[in-house]
Amino acid sequence: MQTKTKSIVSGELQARFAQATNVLVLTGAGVSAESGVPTFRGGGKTAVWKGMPFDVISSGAMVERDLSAVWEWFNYRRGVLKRLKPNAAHEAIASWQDQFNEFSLVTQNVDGLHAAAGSRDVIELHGNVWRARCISCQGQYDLREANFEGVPLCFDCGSFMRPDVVLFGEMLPPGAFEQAAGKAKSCELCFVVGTSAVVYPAASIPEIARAAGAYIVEVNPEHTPLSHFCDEMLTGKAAEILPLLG
Ligand code: BV8
Ligand code: ZN
Repeated sequence: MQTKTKSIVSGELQARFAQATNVLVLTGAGVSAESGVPTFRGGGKTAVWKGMPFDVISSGAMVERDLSAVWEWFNYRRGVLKRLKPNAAHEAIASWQDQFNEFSLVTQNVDGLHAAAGSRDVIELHGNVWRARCISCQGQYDLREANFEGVPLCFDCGSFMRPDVVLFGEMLPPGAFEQAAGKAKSCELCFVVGTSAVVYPAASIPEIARAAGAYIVEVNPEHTPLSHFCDEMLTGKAAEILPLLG
């Protein structure tokens, strides 16, 4: 007998999943929610830190105005993240990568939890909190073992470093969006998991996949601006739904 949750995955989706050769998954903050990572939006709320909406502190303008405040915000977030582990949604996605001839994982998340679950070649559209980048020579540094106070300086050129994360008003890493868009154009099945789908250009990935004829499946407890054009909406938590596939 099927459980109530199992029945939300349609027979059509199960068949497409079994036959697909080229699958793309786009994830957002919701995929990490059950690991304990707070989302930015959703449930009618917007994240706020020290009285500042997150899109003010996480902005290119704030890097110019107050880089040490930006570091404080990201140090706080790394402090939260270092105690957290991937959940069943990250694990399900990692297990899919060898199931299809072609598999692409595109994430807006900066938490590194997909890689921690074993996903390879993750296309990180918005960077990674575990890296710093020099604002002059663009050299990158791993922050996992780093210990510093204030604004860290580049070991090569001595300039200020910043979190290697794409903030509002900033360009994505060179080639990252183009690579993701190319994968979207060729996939047959596109999962859109745990994203409010309001931040561009990331939110255009499923639009590109749809325009190229892919079957679009959204996994989210809430509706989003993408919901109306999805072929299937799996309403619920990613860590409960994704393990039902495969
Ligand atoms: C750019 C990284 C070109 C750092 C982030 C109008 C005005 C001003 C700007 C714009 C505009 N229109 C477009 C723009 C551009 C702007 C943008 O899109 N703004 C929107 C919001 C209006 N985009 C940019 O600035 C981008 N760059 O366009 O460059 C350019 C540049 C300069 C000049 C000209 C052109 C760069 C965007 C990068 C933003 N970076 N953060 C950090 O982490 O601090 S944003 C932030 O949002 C997140 O990091 C994440 O990456 C991104 C998307 O969020 P989601 O992942 O979707 O998460 P969210 O919390 O929103 O939603 C969670 C979802 O999960 C909800 O739907 C919820 O229901 C669901 N959920 C909850 N629990 C679960 C669940 N789902 C499943 N299971 C669960 N258990
Ligand atoms: Zn440097």
